[in-house]
Amino acid sequence: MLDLVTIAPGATRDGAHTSLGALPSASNGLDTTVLWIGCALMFLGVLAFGYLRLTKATATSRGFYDKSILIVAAATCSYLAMALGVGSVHPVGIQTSSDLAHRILLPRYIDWSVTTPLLLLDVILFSKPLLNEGWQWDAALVVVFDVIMIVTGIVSGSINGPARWFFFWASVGAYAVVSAYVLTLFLKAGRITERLVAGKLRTLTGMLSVLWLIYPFVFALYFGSVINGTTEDIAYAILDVLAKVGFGFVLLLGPAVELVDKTPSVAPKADESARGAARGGRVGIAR
Ligand code: RET
Repeated sequence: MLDLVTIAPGATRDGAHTSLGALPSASNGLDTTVLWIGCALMFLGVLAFGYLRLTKATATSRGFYDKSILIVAAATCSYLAMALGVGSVHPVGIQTSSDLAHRILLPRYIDWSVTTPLLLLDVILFSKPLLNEGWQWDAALVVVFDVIMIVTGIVSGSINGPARWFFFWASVGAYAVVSAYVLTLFLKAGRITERLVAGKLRTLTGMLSVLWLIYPFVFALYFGSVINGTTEDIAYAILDVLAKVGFGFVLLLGPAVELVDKTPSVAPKADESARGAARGGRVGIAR
């Protein structure tokens, strides 16, 4: 096995560093440009959502604006760090020279570990009229699975060899749980009596289901050496902007976000849902 420290700086086409930011970035120009564009778009998101918060937020809808701002602010920092070449590392266990071709950009995954739970909380709280007793437990579990998805993804990208694909499938398993929960909300959105809230919940959960599904494919194509690091960066940048800035606009524009709290619940009453649970039914999302 090669000693990582003996690998010459800039020896790889993707500019991975052997320690966090210790070596000058050797990324190609397009790579860095894409990351700077991502950073600028996320920052525009901060300004846009900040403006909407100042002009539109009410006491009950403020949380949605705050989360959207936090999400794009975290992404601005992560894209800035990546554009500056910070936190780009080689997977461990390099055995062949082709293993050197890959790198993992840690700021990206740190960003996802904070922002994907916030995005999930957005859809969960937006679906409040559907939720019955016990929803907090479900929400916590979904967030735990989401964090497991990202952490196993980091491990997968950080090791060469067959263990990579073990962790990849573990991550996909955790993703499947998250996705199943979001799809349930998508399918039940039509029950919500306020048309605007129902329609927006369907768009948000639909968007989330489709966009999030593409991430594992990009990951597998990159680590399977089908696409290079620049293509990977471009794909993630497009997805990230749609999943954060696009999603935020869909959520915050229009009156729906102010209506969620006033929309009557369609979940069974506490005693009904307890009887349902006793019969083996679920609590959490209205049956
Ligand atoms: C990884 C590793 C491989 C397996 C799976 C993954 C899923 C990633 C997802 C990321 C979503 C990111 C978002 C970012 C925000 O804008 C980690 C690539 C399943 C679903 C929405």
